[in-house]
Amino acid sequence: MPGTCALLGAPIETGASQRGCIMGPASLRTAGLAEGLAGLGWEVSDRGDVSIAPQASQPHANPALHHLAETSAWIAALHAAAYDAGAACDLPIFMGGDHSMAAGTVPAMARRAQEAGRPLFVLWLDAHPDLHTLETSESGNLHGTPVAYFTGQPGCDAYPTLPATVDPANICMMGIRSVDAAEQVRIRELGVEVHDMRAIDETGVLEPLRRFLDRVREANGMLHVSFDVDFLDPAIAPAVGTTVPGGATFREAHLIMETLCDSELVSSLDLVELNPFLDERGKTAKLMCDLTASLFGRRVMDRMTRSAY
Ligand code: 6HN
Ligand code: MN
Ligand code: MN
Ligand code: MN
Repeated sequence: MPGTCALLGAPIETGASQRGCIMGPASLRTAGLAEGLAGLGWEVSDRGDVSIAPQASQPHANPALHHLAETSAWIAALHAAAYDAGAACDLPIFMGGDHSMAAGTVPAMARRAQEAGRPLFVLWLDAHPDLHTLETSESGNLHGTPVAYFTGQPGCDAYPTLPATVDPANICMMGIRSVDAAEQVRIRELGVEVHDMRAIDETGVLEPLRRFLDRVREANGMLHVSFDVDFLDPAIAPAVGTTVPGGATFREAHLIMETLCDSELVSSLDLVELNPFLDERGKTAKLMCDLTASLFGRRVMDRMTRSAY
C-alpha cells in the first residue's frame, strides 16, 4: 500500500473561536508525522506552509462574523495549494489549522475528482456538522461553515466561487454531538448521513463505516477524510478549543483509521483544529500522528487475512 504522501501546512486560526491553531502544523511536525509515515514505507515530502497577504476587512450582512476577509483569502490560497499537492502525490495530508480550511481543501479535491470523472465522498469526523452558512452562524466563527459552502448552499456567496461542489448524499458524518438549530434543519433538508455519538454507542463505528465504504467503492469514488480533533473524547485529546464531552474513544478512532487503511479508498486527509496552546506535553499532537499512522498502514500484528475492509 505505501506510496507517495505530501504534507501541506495550513496555519489558519481566523475561523476558530480562540487563537492557537496557527501552531497546529508545527506541532504535528514536531510530533513526528513525516517520520512516522516514512517508517511505514511511504515517500513523504513536506511542501511547507501556505500563507496569505494582509487583507482589508470585508463587511457582511451578518455582523457576528469574525475575520471574513482573511478566512476567504485562506480558502482561496488553500484551494490552489491543495489542488497542486493532490496532483503531486498519492495521498496528501492537509495539516491545520482550524476547520475553515476544509472550505479550501475539500473543493480542491472535488475538482480533482471531477477531472478524473469520479465522485468525491467525504468522511467527516467531528463533534460538529459545520453546516452553518455565513447567514445562519450565530457565533460568527467561520470554522462552523465549510460543509455548507462545499455542498453549494446559498448564503456563502462571500466565499470564493466554487468550481465543483460535493453531493450531500456523498457525505458521512461520525461523532456528531453538538448541533445548532439551523444545522439540524439543513441536515434533514440535504439528507446528510449523520452517525451521532448515540448511534455509535448503539452500533459501534464499524457497521456504519463499512456501509459507507461499500458505497464509495461501488461508485468508484475518491474519499476525503476530514478529521477534527474534537471528534475524539476531550480526555484523550484536550488540545482543541471546542471540546464536547462524550467523544470517540482511543480504540474507536484507531479502528476507523485501520478500517480506512484496509479499504485503500482514502485519497486525501485533513487533520484540523489542533490547538497546541491547549495541549498537554504534546499528547494530542502525538495521538493525531498515531491515528494517521494507523490510516497509513501501521499494524500491531500481521494479520493472516485482511478484514472485509
Ligand atoms: N468546528 N456550531 C458551533 C459554531 O460556532 O458555529 C461550533 C462550530 C465548531 C467548528 O468543529 O470546526
Ligand atoms: Mn476572532
Ligand atoms: Mn469541525
Ligand atoms: Mn468540531
